[in-house]
Amino acid sequence: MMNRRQLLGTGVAGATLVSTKAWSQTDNRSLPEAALTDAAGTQPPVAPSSGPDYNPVVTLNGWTLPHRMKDGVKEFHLVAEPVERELTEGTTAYLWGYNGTSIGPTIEAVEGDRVRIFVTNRLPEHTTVHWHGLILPSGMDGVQGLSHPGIPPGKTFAYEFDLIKSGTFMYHPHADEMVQMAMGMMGMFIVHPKDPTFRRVERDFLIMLNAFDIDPGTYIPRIMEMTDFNLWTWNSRIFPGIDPLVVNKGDDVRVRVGNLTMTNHPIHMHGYDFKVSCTDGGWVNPDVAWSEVSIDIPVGAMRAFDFKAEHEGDWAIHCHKSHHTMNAMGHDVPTFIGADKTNVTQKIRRVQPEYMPMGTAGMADMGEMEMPIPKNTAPMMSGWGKYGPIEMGGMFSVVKVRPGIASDDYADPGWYDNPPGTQAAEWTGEIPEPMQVADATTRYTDPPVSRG
Ligand SMILES: [Cu+2]
Repeated sequence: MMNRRQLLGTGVAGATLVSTKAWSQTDNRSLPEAALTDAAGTQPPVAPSSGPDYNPVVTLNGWTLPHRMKDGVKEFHLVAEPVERELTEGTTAYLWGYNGTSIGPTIEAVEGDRVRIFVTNRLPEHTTVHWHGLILPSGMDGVQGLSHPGIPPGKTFAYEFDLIKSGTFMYHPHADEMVQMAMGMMGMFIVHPKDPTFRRVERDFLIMLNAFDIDPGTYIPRIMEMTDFNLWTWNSRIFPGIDPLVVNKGDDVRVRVGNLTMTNHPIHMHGYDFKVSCTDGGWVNPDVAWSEVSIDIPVGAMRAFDFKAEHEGDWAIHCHKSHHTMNAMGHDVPTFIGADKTNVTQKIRRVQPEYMPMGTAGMADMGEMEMPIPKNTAPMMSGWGKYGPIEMGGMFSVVKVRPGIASDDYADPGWYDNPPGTQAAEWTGEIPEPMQVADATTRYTDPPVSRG
């Protein structure tokens, strides 16, 4: 029998051996075709094609990676590569991602599945994939140098393991991690319960929190940034480029939020209270889940929350750090609220006649003005609703709850028509005098002090 060196000497046969060698953990291999897209719209959910039934997830402005069955193993093919990602209309970033997009496609499988995930590296440096939260063999954990050698540029590695628990997990490189994650390399990994009735919901949305530092007018993230990011993204999109969460009234809804930024994000949803149902550690027992209206997502963690969509309307969902619902800002803009800029405006207009003073009454004028800004830069506050500028950016979207939406319909139903008598409006009647409270010395007397 020839040894490897002898085979290599035979040319074609050697090449075959080398490519076979790389897949030595599995037999009779051919690489599954790598699916690819550069679309930034929300792709419809992918119903299960084999095995137990499950309700597929919907990745906002993202998609689910197709798989094939081979000898009872679910095979996926991730390709790590440079991508162009539209962050919102008119603003594009040059990032690194998987299969054409950042974030990468969502991997969906079922508890009890064995998965084989081929990872091809088309980056200019080595990479790995760490499967965040999954319980698996140490050698499959994807830590460069610790679990296995990095995947060199041009090579493909195979990861293979059993999915022993259901839940919400993430994937990202664990090689030159600061750079590769700052460039947008991350995705979500959903393992559905083997029992199709366990914690089942009708709408199941995925949001990955990520962040970039891209100078206005430029395309490539500054990778050395530690805290001062200027683009706060969901699935590598900024509002108004983030699709709404479209929900049929009465549905049981789950929102799963992963955080691979370098700060925490209190995600707040209007119109509802909800219960935390899952972390990346596992399911939360419903008997001990408590109600919240904001859920803090720690760094390197996932939280899912569930609610019953009983309240029709357009409900904001956003990070509650107000700077995270703004797009790229000049952080050195001073505060002018209350300042009288009349004199300085006259002086500046002598050299720049079109100069407009901003910010003396707050910053809301930023929301509706078409300010001259550099090319490829989203306005700081943006998005228009039915009643005017929404004055948001970054980590913001809308949960749109309507009756009669078909189970497979995620199309934007437009703006909500508030029923008559249920919307705040200008008061045109008599305005009563503000009531005086009693002064401190008499506040708690009984009977109340009457003020003449
Ligand atoms: Cu935030």
